[in-house]
Amino acid sequence: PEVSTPPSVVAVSQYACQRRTTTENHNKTLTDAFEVLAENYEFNEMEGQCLAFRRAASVLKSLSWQVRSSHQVHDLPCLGETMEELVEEILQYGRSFEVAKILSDERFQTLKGFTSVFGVGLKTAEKWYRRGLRTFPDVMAEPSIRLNRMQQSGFLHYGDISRHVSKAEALALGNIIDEAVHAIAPNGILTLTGGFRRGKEFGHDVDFIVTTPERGQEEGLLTNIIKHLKHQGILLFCDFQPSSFDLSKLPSHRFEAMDHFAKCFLILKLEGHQVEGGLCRAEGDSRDWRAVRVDLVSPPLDRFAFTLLGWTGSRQFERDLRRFARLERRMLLDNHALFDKTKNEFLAATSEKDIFAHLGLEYIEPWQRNA
Ligand code: DCP
Ligand code: MG
Repeated sequence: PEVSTPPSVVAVSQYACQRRTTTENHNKTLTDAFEVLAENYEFNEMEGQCLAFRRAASVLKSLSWQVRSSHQVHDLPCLGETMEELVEEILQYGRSFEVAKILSDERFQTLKGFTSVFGVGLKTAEKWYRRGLRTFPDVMAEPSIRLNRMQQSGFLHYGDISRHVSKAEALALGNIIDEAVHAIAPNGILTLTGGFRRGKEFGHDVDFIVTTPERGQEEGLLTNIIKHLKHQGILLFCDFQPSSFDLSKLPSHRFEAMDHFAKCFLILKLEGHQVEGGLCRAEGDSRDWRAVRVDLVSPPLDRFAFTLLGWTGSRQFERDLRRFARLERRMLLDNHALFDKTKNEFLAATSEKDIFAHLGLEYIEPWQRNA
């Protein structure tokens, strides 16, 4: 097809929270390549470069059109000259030499493999790599390695939890947890969040928020849900983190800092008959169940909107919401609260719309936050 005049790009903001990004990505070849480079910078602890490539990929994901010539990215925010050349190379040859080199690099492959295990972060993966370990059997056979409980479960259920979770499976888990919530607290509230709330068809886990109108009861609710699941015999792993929430604290500057609400990281046993259309399983796997990763977070009800906005993601959308608040509005936002530094006060919110309004942003629907 002929290369038509470049679509208008004047409206593209440098902030993901001022763009509408659906799950439909018209530039997947480009964004996949950018994300490999970003991940490789992450593995090499070059945070600035990593973020630059993540931002550029995010801008490309927001486009409602396919990039067909590198000139078309010239006026886009977050894409400099090097990135324009990279786009040019990929459009011309169908691949990037540098990306291909990274994908076949032993260190990259090993770190990618190790960090794909539940409970194994970059620091641990690097330690194992430096010791000369390259494969899972290498790790298992190394007598000096003491795996923690999370890592043990991560390896034990690796096949199941590295397989994607379908929307039908997420809905089935929603039913199971909803039943647990209401067996304990009749007026308890369960909300699906994370990637599935953004309309994704598949995820790596299922994220839920549970809360109750009774003040101060949310932590007890979570521990009781865990007991309930254990009693049902479907709790394969549980890491419960009690609340360390301090109402008076200012929102955190650090994005990667976890929020302070009570939460738990679970592995649950999901049975085939509970899922419409059946389970996602490996070919030849004849079990009628699979293990699935589930996260539950339990904020007090008056912080629900902040938690919902914070856990709906995407990560890039969240990063840019906070950056926008700080740089454009002199406000601090995190999963707990919004603080106005000019007025020196906290701004309350009962819905996500309230928070967007406080920030002077047009409301972006969850399915438009796939930045
Ligand atoms: N989140 C957060 N702080 C963390 C971890 C996550 O605020 N330390 C938020 C941002 C994420 C959301 O929670 O978008 C859910 O995290 P996931 O890692 O589950 O990401 P997604 O649900 O978006 O994608 P996936 O399909 O991989 O589960
Ligand atoms: Mg998720």
